Amino acid sequence: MNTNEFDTRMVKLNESLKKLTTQKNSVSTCWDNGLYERYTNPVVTRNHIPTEWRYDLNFETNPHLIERMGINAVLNSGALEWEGKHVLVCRIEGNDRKSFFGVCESNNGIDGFRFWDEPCNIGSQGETNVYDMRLTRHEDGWIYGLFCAEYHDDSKPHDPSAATASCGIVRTKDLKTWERLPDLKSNSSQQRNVVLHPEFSDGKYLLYTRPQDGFIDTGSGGGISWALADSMENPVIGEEKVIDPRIYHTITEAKNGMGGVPIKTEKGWLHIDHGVRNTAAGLRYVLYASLYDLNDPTKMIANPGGHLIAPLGSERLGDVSNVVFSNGMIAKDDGSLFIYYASSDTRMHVATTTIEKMLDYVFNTPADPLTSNDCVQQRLELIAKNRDYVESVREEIAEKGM
Ligand code: M1P
Repeated sequence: MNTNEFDTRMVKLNESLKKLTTQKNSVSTCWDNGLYERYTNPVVTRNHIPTEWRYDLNFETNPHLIERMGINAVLNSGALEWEGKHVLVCRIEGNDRKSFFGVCESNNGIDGFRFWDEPCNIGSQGETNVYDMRLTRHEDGWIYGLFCAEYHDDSKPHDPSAATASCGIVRTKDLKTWERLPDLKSNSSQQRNVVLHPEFSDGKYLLYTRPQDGFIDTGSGGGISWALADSMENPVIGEEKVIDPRIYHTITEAKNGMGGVPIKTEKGWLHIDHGVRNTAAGLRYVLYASLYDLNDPTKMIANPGGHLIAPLGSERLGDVSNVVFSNGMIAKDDGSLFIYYASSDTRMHVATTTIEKMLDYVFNTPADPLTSNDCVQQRLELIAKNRDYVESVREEIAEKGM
């Protein structure tokens, strides 16, 4: 490649990135459930990563303009409204399988996401990998980022896949300078999907945890739990109490995990968490909603049956297929809600709705009655109710010609 060809290729690379970051997104016409909109394009992909994070741009040292440090995927992202913008702290996975975090922002939250100049430099506690940051704007004045920090399990020196997961913690005031705090100390051997509640509970930090013994097995019972810590500088929790257990033959049978930081609404704390079940094709991850008491955020008060978002169409394919995973949402002052989710551990999407619709959904969708017979009774009830209603307005419908 001569310098002219090099320059032409460089222009082409920059143009494709510009095209991607200026491309308009639109509501998908392939989806309509009255509750939330899906969008035609993912909001962030590996192709959104700036050229200078991937290429050596110097002709002398990279005469073929080869991608030196490729990016495999952009997935599970924390979310925050920041200075009027939608900001995602993305899990960016390099071709080397290690993840790191990078901040991108958009004006409207559905398109135009652009990465800030450099990835987040969060320091290390000696872990091998980090991923899935949840961002909590805490009432103590800090923004905390809680993420999974994964270490090799040195008690099994001959097993290169033996890992222990713990909860890593950083805090910041500007999303640029990150102070690394000690990992959370808990009695569980594995800890993923830990989320910090934004308000104090009796003067303590309330953490949602997911104690686990192995990658899938959550031990006897298990599920999303909670515990208190006196401080985040020396984060130690004692007993973890289950608030959302995994249940046989439901969407949470194999495991569940907390999603983004719960959203405070006038009727309760809104959660969008993930549930996992096993299938012949492997694990299937879906998202489900629930509501917790405003005065006691550890008490579930509404739990509509089934999933809220399941992988659909091309979302079903990727590095880890049949997965949707969310660890960030943004609720705006106008009542709109942006649910950011990754599909198949590969790229980021958004679903939009409103708090009003979500409250209607959580309160008026029947809970899972746990058996086929009870499910069909639920549906028969709905059909009978509709039949009665249609009968009662038959004349009106005829007049309208419906
Ligand atoms: O591959 C699906 C997800 O698996 C893990 O989530 P969980 O611990 O709840 O099973 C995480 O590795 C997550 O990043 C990943 O998306």
